[in-house]
Amino acid sequence: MKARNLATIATAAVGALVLTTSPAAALAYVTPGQGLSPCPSGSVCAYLNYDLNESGSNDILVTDQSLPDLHPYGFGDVASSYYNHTSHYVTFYDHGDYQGAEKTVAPGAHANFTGNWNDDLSSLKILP
Ligand SMILES: [Ca+2]
Repeated sequence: MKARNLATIATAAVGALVLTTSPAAALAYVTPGQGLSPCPSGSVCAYLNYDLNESGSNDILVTDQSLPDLHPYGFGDVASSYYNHTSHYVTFYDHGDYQGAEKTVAPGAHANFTGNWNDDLSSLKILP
């Protein structure tokens, strides 16, 4: 085989590798549950009700990526508690597109959205 053809094949192989590995796999979904366990390591979770759905299994939004709009997941302006199960700080926003009031929480934090924050979360950003 000629060297030129080998180079073409190598270039094509590199191109295919890039296609299969980029963009990075992202994951966001809604699952029923309650407590810490439905929120896997590396994810931020928003719970429909207070105390991580302590009153009974209900919807949890699970994401390992920043989300500029929670409404498409049925989770706009409804979250009442959260669990940041990432190793990063996370900023919550009361409007879409990372706008409006902000609340930044530490890695591992879990708590209720109290006061004006209850049923207000609309976007969230996982910080670098
Ligand atoms: Ca909102």
